[in-house]
Amino acid sequence: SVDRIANARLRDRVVSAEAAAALIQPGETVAMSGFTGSGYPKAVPVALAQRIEAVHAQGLPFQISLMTGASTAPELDGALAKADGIAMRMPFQSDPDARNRINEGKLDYIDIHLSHVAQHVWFGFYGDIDTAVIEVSAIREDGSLVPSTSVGNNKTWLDLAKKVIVEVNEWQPAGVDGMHDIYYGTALPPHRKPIPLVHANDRIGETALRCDPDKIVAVVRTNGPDRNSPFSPIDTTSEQIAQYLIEFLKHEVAKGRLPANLLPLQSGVGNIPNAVLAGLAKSGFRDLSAFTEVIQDGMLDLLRDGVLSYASCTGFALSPQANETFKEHIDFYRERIIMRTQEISNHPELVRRLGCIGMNGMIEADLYGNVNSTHVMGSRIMNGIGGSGDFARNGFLSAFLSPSTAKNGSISAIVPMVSHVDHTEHDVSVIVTEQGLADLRGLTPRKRARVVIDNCAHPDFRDQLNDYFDRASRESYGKHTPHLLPEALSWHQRWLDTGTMKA
Ligand code: 0RQ
Repeated sequence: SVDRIANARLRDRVVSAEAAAALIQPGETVAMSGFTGSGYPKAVPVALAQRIEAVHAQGLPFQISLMTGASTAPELDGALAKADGIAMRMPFQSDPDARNRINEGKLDYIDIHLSHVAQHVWFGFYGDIDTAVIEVSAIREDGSLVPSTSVGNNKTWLDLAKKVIVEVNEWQPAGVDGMHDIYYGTALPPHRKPIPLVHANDRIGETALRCDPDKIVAVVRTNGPDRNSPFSPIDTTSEQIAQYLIEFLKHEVAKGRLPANLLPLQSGVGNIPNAVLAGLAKSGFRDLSAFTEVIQDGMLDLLRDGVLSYASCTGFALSPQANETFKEHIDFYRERIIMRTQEISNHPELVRRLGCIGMNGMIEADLYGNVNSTHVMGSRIMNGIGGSGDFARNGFLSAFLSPSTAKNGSISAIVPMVSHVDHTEHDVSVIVTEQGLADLRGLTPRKRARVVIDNCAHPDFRDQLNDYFDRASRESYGKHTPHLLPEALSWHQRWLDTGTMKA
C-alpha cells in the first residue's frame, strides 16, 4: 500500500510515541487534536501519561495544560487525567476520569463556547502554545497535512505552536482526503473580513492543513480506531421528544415560517438528538441540510437515504458499527460531507446567516426558559457547553430537549430557577420533554411559565410548580419575572438533603 507519509523529509522524522512524548516538558501548554471521539491522537498522550507517572513515582511534579477541539477520548483525556497529568483543561470534555477529577476540585477546567476557543487563543488569553499533537490521515508530498476525522482547532494549534508532533493514523480511511475545508481567511480585529460562506455546502478553503515543516519535531505512525460509545437503542421517551419536535417543525413549515426543506440543522450529541435524526428519517422531509459540529450515526443514515442532501461539521461521533459503514462508503460520504475548522463550523456570523435550527440536550430548564446544559445541582459539571451556545444565540431558532425527570423520577428537569445558566431566556425558543413542547417565542415571562409547566413538566411535579408560580406571582418583589428567592433553589437543596425534589 502507498506510504501515508509522502514527504521524504518528514518520513525521516518518524519516531516512537515514547520518543515523541519525551519532547514534551513539565509545565507546557499542549494543544491536541480531537473532537468528541474522533481524530484525537492515539499514541502520544498515552506515552506521555506513562512518562508523567514515572516522573511522579520519583516524587517530582509533571503536569501540562491541555487544550483540544472538544475531545472525549479515554486515550487522551482519560489517560492523562488518570496520571494526574493535567493542571488545566479546556474546552468541552466528557471522559469519566477527567470529569471526576474536575468535580473533586483537582483539575482546573475552563468551559467556553467552542467558537471562542481559537480566537481567544489567538487573542493571547491563554498564553503561548508550546506543543501541538495532531492526528492526520496522511502527509502529502508538499508536506501539507490531511486531517483525519476531525478538524477542531487543528489549524490554530499548527499555526501557533512552537513545536509540532504529528500522528499519522493508517486506520483512518485514505479516502477522507478531499472532505475537509480549511479556511485561511481569518484575521484578528480590526482586520477581519466577512466570511464568504452563504450555503452550508460552500467550500471556502483548502483540503489540507499547512504547517511549517521546521516546526515538526516528530512524526509517529499509528493504526488505531476512533472510539465512541454506541448509542442506546431509542427508547419511548426519546421517541416522544423527537415526535413533538418534528411535529413542531412541520407546523412551522405549514405556517410559512420555514421552507419545506427546513433550514440547516444543528444537532447535539447524545441519545435524544440521535432519536430526532431517526425521527426525521421517517417524517417525509427531503432535501434537508446540516450545518453542525458533530455527525453522529443518525446523520449518516439520513445522508445514505437521501433525506439529508449534505452536511457540514468539524468532527464525528460514530458507533463502532457506523465507523465501519463510513469507511466502507467513504467515496459516497466525501461527496456529501464537508469538515471545517471549529471556528467556522460554529461561527456566529455563519449560524446567523444560514439560519440554523439548533437542537441540543439540556440538564434542566426553568419556568422562564433559562437553560442549564452543564452543571448537575449547580456545581457538578457534566460535559461542558460545547457548541450549544453558539447555535442557541445565533440560530433561526433553538430547541432544548430532555426527559422531564432524571434519576428515577427524583429530579424534575423543569425547576423554578435553574441552578446554573448556560443559555439565558433570551436564547431559548423551544423546550421539549416527553410530556410535550413549549414554544416560548414571543411570550412574556409569566406566559412562558404557564406553557412550560403545562406542556413540559412531569405530572408528578406539576402541582408543586404551579404552587410555586402562583405564590411567586402574588408575593414576588417584582411581578415581571416572579420569584421567591429563598425558595427558588430549594428544590435542588431538597434533592441533596433527601434524595428527591418532591416536597
Ligand atoms: O447521568 O449518565 O449519570 O445517568 O445527565 O443525561 O438524559 O442521558 O442525556 O446524553 O443527552 O446528555 C445536557 C449532558 C444531556 C448533554 C447533556 C444526567 C443523567 C445522566 C446524561 P448518568 P441523558 P444526554 C454539540 C452540543 C451540552 C453540550 C452540547 C450535553 C446524564 O446534552 O452535554 O449541547 N449538553 N453540545 O442522569 C441531574 C438533571 C439531569 C441529570 C440529566 N436535571 N439533574 N442529572 N442528568 N438531567 C456537541 C458538542 O458541543 C461537542
